[in-house]
Amino acid sequence: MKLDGIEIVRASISLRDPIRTSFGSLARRDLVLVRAVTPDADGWGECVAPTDPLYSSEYADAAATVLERFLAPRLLERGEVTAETVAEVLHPIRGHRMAKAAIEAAVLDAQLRSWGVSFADYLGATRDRVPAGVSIGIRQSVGELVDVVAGFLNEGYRRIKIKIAPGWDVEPVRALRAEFGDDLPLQVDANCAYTLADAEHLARLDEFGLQLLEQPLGEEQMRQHAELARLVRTPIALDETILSAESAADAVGLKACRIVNIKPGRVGGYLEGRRIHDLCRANGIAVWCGGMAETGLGRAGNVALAALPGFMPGDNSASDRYFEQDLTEPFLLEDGHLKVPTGPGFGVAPRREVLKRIIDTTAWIAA
Ligand code: OSB
Ligand code: MG
Repeated sequence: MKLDGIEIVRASISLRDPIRTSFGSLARRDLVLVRAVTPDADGWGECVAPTDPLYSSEYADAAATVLERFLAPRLLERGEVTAETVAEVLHPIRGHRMAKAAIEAAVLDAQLRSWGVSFADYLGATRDRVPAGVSIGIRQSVGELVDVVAGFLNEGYRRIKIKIAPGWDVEPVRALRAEFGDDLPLQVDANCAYTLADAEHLARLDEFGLQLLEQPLGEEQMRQHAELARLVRTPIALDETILSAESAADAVGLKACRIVNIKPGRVGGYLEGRRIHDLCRANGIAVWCGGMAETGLGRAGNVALAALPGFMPGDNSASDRYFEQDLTEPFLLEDGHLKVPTGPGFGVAPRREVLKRIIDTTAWIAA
């Protein structure tokens, strides 16, 4: 496929309700959108890098810069590209996986549109809808948290994940179990906030029958997660630590986790996410699709990925959990599920009138 050029669009969209994590509060998405223009079709990709480098080292301004200066020019230099070779072409550029994921997604969307094939069919997805979960931030009080969870359960969400941090862990979990019972599928996510020295404290979560404890320790603490996994009964899930299929293979070998959170942005793209799904499935490791409060653009790909057979219910919620008005046609919660898009490519695109309202700048890099 020939590329005529790549456009980098900057825009920003507020979250209706900021998501507070152990590292800070996510109140707004500074969007970096990539548009791949080809003779047959245009494709769009959303970069998930947040405003500040607090979740990982990546952040939106850096992603936009690396896309403009290094990734787009390198890809355009090739003349002919396929989505399947983007990662290899960009491999010499170190890191910046969220930026790489966005440009791969744009090329993939354009390619699939030119073929008239949906991303779900391309992947071999086996479901036409996926159960919706919700990831709930740290709240002012346990009482407020209970009210927020009750609201989401009433809407039909099938699985609850709460953010935890030292000082906000055992008590909120105890309160949710007391209020909603032992059958509520419940997970906790620490976003790296603990150390191995907290193992005894974290073992206090064992009595609550949690589905998983996500990323209790630091990003680079693969071995320490393996040690923690021997000291607590709650299954350990890894998010920040898993950056690629290679690190997923290391986690399997070291027994550092029983479950992997696949975020396509964090691992450099949907295609690497798919490889991690396959590797985990072959090794008896469960996976689910995480989120970074994507707009409908990123959400569409996530929902299709989550429709592969190895995925448990994930963090992807309906559009109205995040935004007043989504960039694309909204994803709706129907019977606790989100529909897998069926149109060509990701099956969604930015709505012109919404993009016009939230856009800041565009940069065009010609072939
Ligand atoms: O750790 O999964 C995380 C949001 C921003 C940064 C990190 C994380 C999250 C979420 C929200 O948990 C998931 C979502 O609703 O998209
Ligand atoms: Mg997480």
